[in-house]
Amino acid sequence: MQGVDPAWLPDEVFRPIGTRRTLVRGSGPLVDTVHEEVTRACARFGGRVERDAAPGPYDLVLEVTGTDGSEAFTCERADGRTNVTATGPSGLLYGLFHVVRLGEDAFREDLPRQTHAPALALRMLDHWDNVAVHPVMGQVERGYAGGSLFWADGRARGDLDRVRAYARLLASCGINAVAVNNVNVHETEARLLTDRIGEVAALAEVFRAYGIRTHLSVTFAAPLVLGGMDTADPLDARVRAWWARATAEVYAAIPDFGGYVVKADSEGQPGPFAYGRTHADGANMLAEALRPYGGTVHWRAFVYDHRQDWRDRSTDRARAAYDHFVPLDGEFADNAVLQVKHGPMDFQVREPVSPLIGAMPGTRLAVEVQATQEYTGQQRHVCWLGPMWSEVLRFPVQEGLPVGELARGGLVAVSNAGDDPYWTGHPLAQANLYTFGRLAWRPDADPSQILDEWIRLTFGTAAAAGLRAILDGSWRTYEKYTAPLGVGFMVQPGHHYGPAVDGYEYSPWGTYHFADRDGIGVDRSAATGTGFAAQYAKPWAEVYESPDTCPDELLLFFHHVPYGHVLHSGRTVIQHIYDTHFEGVEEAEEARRVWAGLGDVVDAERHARVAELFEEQVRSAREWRDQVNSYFFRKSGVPDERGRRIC
Ligand code: GCW
Repeated sequence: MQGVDPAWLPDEVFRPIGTRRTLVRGSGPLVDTVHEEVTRACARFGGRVERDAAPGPYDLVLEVTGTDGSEAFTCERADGRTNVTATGPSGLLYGLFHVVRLGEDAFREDLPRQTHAPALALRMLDHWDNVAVHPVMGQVERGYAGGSLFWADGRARGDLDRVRAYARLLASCGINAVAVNNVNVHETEARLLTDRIGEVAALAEVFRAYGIRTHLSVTFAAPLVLGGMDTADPLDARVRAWWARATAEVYAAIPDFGGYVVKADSEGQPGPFAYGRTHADGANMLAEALRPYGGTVHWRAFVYDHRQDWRDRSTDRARAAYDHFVPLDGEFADNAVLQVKHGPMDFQVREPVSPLIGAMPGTRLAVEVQATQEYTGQQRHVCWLGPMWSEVLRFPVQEGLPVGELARGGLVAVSNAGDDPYWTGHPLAQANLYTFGRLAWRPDADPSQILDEWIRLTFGTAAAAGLRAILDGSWRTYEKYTAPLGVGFMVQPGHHYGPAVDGYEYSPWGTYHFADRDGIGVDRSAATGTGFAAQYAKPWAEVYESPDTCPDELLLFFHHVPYGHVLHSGRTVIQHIYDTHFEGVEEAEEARRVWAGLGDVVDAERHARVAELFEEQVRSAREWRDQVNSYFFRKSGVPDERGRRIC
């Protein structure tokens, strides 16, 4: 598409296929998509493609043998050609993109026979897109990539070419589900469920061609706000009948509709509490409506008191999801998925894994991460989240089982894409979208290999070393110059960009650091604190309980310690704060310098865009450094051991 960045699918990556002879065998819309992809590549590079012809002298045979829902494919080399076979059409699509990723290697005689299948059946992006521009949150809540890809001027975009290009990008990294509107469902968006379902159906049609099912965020109060009823009580037969009818109409419009996403009793959204019902009652009502059609309800576990008294030290937001949901284990329908944020707070740069994950063996659970960089630089800073997500997914939170295995309901990311020409605002933030898809396919994959893959596809080889240097450590760099040792927040209230150490300290949101002249951190131990640490299974409950065993990077999440407390690293907390903030800025400056040196190997426009963003990143990193260091110097009165300038 003209004017749109091809991201990790530039024409060039199709050359190895486009110069060869390919046979595509099988029928159905996804096979058509595969055929179109190869046809386009051949038109550009001079190769040939046949559809369903008899076996002949082909270099590549892409064949689907059945119509099942399997997403697996096998790739092998035999008799001088490469064969990709799948029993289901989506498997063939993923097989094609596998060959694209391999490039020339796909045609080597020593290509090993391999079968690939996704570890997680649901690999989903949630868009926090509003249909009507919201007076505070804009078109895309926490969006840093321009407007919405789906909605503009109060309705679905008429021209869906861009959505088609997006669907293609998503499929190529393995994503198979999308929720097209914000979980905060405002008045206009509520109607997507009923009289405006046609707009959702138009999007679903585009996504379908790339094996992606469409989901919708709905408001729990729909029977009130759309149905004119006087209650939304999930146990009321009339309410249930309303949802059954509404859902039947959704499926009439979108036969392969994925299901509903619900944020209930969370940050002001309506929910079952108003009727004295439980979250299982609420979720099961929707599950029942969706069941006849094979749909799923994604019920979010982000339920906490956002109007707490900051002077009340016994209330701990980190505890909330576990306290609310664990007692309901076993009560959720099997087509209800509890969608849990990966950490107990809210997408901070460093959090422990949520203790809820693995604590509900009788409940299907999906894990939610945030690709949109609300708290990680808002796509003005380079912050590749691959290592963070990988740490989360590999973390053995429950009886040695990693999060990636416990997330039986799937992996979900809040999307970072918008109508920005580079899709993600910061061109390098595309790496997060790509990495998410690949990790959802294989949660135990090595993120640095995924990064290399993204760099090679997107930029070729000339810029690879520089890009790797810039991206690989960028999450840790960001962590260094922002909130220290897992304590979180310290951001400007509302928009969450830039430093404000006490920005949320005297607020009702439950996000505090409790710094005083003697020390800092939140005591979440069972012995003397909020007891949050005891929500973990063994060994983590013990590990987190004591500052002696708690990992440094999470110390202030779990403990309130004096500034002179000595970390496992050998440094005091206060010296750690000073050192990391100086280091973080130096690393950001170094990344800027490396990028400047890539001017000859990256196209001029992209180079200029990133160079400009690096100016902002370095400015902002210095601001963080200076405010955080000064704040703690003034609180503690402890000078920097190395005598650097702190005011
Ligand atoms: O992180 C917070 C965001 C809200 C968001 C909420 C949520 C969609 O600041 O903007 O609302 O999380 O996850 O529901």
